[in-house]
Amino acid sequence: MKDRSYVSADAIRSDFSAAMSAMYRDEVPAYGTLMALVARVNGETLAADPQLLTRLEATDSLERISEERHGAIRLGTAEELSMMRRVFSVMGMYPVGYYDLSTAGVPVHSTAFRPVGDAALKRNPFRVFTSLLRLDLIADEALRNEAAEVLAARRIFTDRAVELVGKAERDGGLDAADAKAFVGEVLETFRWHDRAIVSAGMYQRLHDAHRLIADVVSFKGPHINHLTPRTLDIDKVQALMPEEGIAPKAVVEGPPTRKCAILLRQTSFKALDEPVSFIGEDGAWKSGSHTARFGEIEQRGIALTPKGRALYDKLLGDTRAITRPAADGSNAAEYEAALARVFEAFPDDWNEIRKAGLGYFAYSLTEKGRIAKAYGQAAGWDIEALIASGHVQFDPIVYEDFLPVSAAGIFQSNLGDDAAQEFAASPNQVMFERDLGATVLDEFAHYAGIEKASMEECLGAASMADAAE
Ligand code: OOG
Ligand code: NI
Repeated sequence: MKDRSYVSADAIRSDFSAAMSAMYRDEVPAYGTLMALVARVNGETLAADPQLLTRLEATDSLERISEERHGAIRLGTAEELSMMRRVFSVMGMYPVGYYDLSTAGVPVHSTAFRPVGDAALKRNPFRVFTSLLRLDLIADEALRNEAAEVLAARRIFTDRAVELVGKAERDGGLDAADAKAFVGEVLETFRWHDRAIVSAGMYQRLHDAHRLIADVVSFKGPHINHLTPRTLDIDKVQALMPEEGIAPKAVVEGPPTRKCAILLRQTSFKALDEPVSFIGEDGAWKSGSHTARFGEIEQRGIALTPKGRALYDKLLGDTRAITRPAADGSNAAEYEAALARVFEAFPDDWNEIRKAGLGYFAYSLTEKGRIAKAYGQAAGWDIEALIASGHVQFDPIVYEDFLPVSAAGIFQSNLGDDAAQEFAASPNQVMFERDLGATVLDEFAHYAGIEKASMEECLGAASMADAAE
């Protein structure tokens, strides 16, 4: 039985995300500037749109509106990944989705550790996009072996963190003192280390193979490489970044600006060149620099069904066949225009999206529906009839996951603007799940389940009313 003195996983996750945010603002001052800009724009957006304010008041906790929604790390080995799964599990974060980024020229595959379920997401939605380096995609065998050797020797978790994870697993939770210690110990894994664990020569060779490999292999641990607050107006923040002295990436990733927001739109400021030092041959430290850390913002819309996602993927592909966004931003306007034009084929009305089976919706009883239920009257069994008669309403279910093409765009723009490298597409979810030590949750099945449950609740209410007649 669960001891009542244990701190909830949701509370541990909240403390952890707050601690991470404070650490990252401290480590990367430009990120603090971005946070302040996001808070300002969110405030202005809410002031200008009382309807949005009312809607958010009903569904979100307003004081947390500008807080982080996600962060990202890159791991080097299967052992690191499976231990990370156990760490996140203590915070109520579970692997959802499999993302193969090899197709987009990035030698990793990934999942997102996130809270699952409405109550947990509302309490604190923080998630971590977690990538595992794929050394199997590195052609140079000698370099591959050397990198594997460096990775095998490092320890990214403190002994105490490992101990506390074991304790949480054994006892089914952590008490207040242990939870506090856990957050502090786990934070260490995500900390920036400006002293590399390789020589400048080795760094260069790793870097030449792929910049991402240098980022993963050369350091003591998987430093958090970005955090991402939620914005209510991504286009505005993107436009205002330069005024604040931060350089945005060329274009916003994902769908264009629309009335009915779909999936996920994200953008970031470009990764900073930061001073680091490498192990010198003579034992002295040799100074150099490394580019990896940045700040990102996101705006989420409705979760799409496989049919809706296929349409999204097709339209994105069609756009990119017309024009690909250049890293230097020179054709950004052209790309945005093409994106908007091509996406006219995607319905921009909630009921049309719903009727076409493109998105997932949560159904609920209206005031009229609740009264009808109380008096034992109902329109019948059919959800469409109940909607038409005004007994049932529907709201879009928010997409809580990620998009591989967008993720690749974020990776690329923050690994430097040089031409992307080609890798043969080789999704390997079986290998990923073996390394993870668990299967990942299928996000489509998850959203479908939420939709189905909401529908059944409405229909159940209706049938109960029928029975009472
Ligand atoms: C992860 C990039 C993916 C997102 O928001 O799509 C990501 C990384 O750069 O490690 O965070
Ligand atoms: Ni991100």
